[in-house]
Amino acid sequence: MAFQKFIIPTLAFAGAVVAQCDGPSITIASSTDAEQISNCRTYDGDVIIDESASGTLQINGVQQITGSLTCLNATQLTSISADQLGSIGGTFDLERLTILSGLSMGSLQAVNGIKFISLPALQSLNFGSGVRRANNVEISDTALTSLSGIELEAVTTMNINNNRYLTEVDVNNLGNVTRALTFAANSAQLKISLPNLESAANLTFINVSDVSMPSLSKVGGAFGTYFATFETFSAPNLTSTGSDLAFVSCGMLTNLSFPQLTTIGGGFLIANNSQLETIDQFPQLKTVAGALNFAGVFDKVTFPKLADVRGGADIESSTQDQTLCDDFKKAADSGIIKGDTSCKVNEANAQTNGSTTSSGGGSSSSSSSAADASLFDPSAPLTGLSALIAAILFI
Ligand SMILES: *[C@@H]1O[C@H](CO)[C@@H](O)[C@H](O)[C@H]1NC(C)=O
Ligand SMILES: *[C@@H]1O[C@H](CO)[C@@H](O)[C@H](O)[C@H]1NC(C)=O
Ligand SMILES: *[C@@H]1O[C@H](CO)[C@@H](O)[C@H](O)[C@H]1NC(C)=O
Ligand SMILES: *[C@@H]1O[C@H](CO)[C@@H](O)[C@H](O)[C@H]1NC(C)=O
Ligand SMILES: *[C@@H]1O[C@H](CO)[C@@H](O)[C@H](O)[C@H]1NC(C)=O
Ligand SMILES: *[C@@H]1O[C@H](CO)[C@@H](O)[C@H](O)[C@H]1NC(C)=O
Ligand SMILES: *[C@@H]1O[C@H](CO)[C@@H](O)[C@H](O)[C@H]1NC(C)=O
Ligand SMILES: CC(=O)N[C@H]1CO[C@H](CO)[C@@H](O)[C@@H]1O
Repeated sequence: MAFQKFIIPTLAFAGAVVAQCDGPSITIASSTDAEQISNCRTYDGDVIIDESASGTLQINGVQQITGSLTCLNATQLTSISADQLGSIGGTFDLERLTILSGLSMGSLQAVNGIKFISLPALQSLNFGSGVRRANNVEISDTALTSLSGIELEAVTTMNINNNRYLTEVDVNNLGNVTRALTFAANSAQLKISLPNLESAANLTFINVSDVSMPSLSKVGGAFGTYFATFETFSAPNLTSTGSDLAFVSCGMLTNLSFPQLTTIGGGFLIANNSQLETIDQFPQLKTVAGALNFAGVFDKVTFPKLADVRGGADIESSTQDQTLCDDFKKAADSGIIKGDTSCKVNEANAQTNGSTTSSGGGSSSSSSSAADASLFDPSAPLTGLSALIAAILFI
């Protein structure tokens, strides 16, 4: 794929390699150990930093590692630097490095994977001009305050979770996410800016305070936002999603705007947004391939172009305005909504009956009451997202 295209030209250096630069692997515990490979432009194999490494460790000289660079459980290691290293063909894997506070990779541009897990003292990345290309990025339980240094143009999966100090993410060049982008349980103040993101497969945002994606035009999979604290969310350029669209438990949300959205390729879930009184800024929405599931305090719902809902509709609102249900019944009678349609107003607890209620246990039980089943049927198209939240929040 694209990543290989990028890495092949550098592989040409492999011809200059001498015997000690061939793997399959080398284990090092100190800067002195690392000198064994300092004459290798390319080390053809894995470089493993032993868990006994302590203090600072420098890997000088090497420009490319064809395998992975791994360091697990080195609880006495304070810093790692490899300032000539430009690419890592495998995974840059750092896990459980309790006091690691310095990570200096002044030339690093391409890695196949980044896996940084449990680096509680790491507050910033010193990555020179930054990593441009990576297939998979997972950053979890670090003290990073921003992702400065992760300057990706494209990525397959990116999962950023449980980084309690992460308040700012601005990946300016990111244009394409080919499988999934997930942010969950970072700082509640996290603001995400992806100004050039045009195309994404799955997008999941949990516990965020702002998300800006002005260029986003296509989501190939599901798009879900949970426990966000923004008042306004707008996807000004988004025309379609391939699967579900969900906004759940966004307690301050008052204004939800999708001016260009024509197609939702799965279910459409809006639940437990305790201040969302209107759902009326979907002026182009024509097709919903799954079901409509709305629960909340809303009293004004309009979809002026909606012509085809292939699933049913389960609507529950605390409003006293009975005309809300008249509109949904009309849409069902006229064949716009194909599946079973249930609409209830005057439901005092309507907004708390979000899908998160039933996904807490992580299992899709079929023993729920009839009322629950009609709203959040475990076999409805929303199961995938519910399961994803369960996985992120509760496991
Ligand atoms: C590192 O520590 C974790 C948790 O203590 C343990 O499960 C894992 O086996 C250790 N890994 C290595 C390579 O020692
Ligand atoms: C995103 O990447 C996929 C897979 O590589 C490709 O098919 C698609 O055209 C790309 N989209 C954009 C907008 O670059
Ligand atoms: C979205 O995620 C689901 C579940 O992980 C996966 O099956 C699906 O292929 C992804 N969608 C795309 C367009 O990659
Ligand atoms: C995410 O939001 C949920 C619901 O408000 C909350 O229980 C959880 O503590 C939040 N997580 C973080 C890391 O803020
Ligand atoms: C929105 O989409 C249109 C058409 O694809 C494109 O010309 C325009 O530049 C996009 N706007 C932004 C802010 O990306
Ligand atoms: C409803 O949303 C609020 C935040 O607005 C959250 O605290 C609460 O846990 C949510 N309830 C459910 C059942 O998800
Ligand atoms: C809602 O947000 C959209 C997009 O940001 C904006 O154009 C619109 O004026 C807002 N509406 C209200 C009532 O604030
Ligand atoms: C209409 C409906 O099913 N409302 C329920 C929402 O959830 C609360 C608490 O779980 C129930 O008490 C309501 O009956």
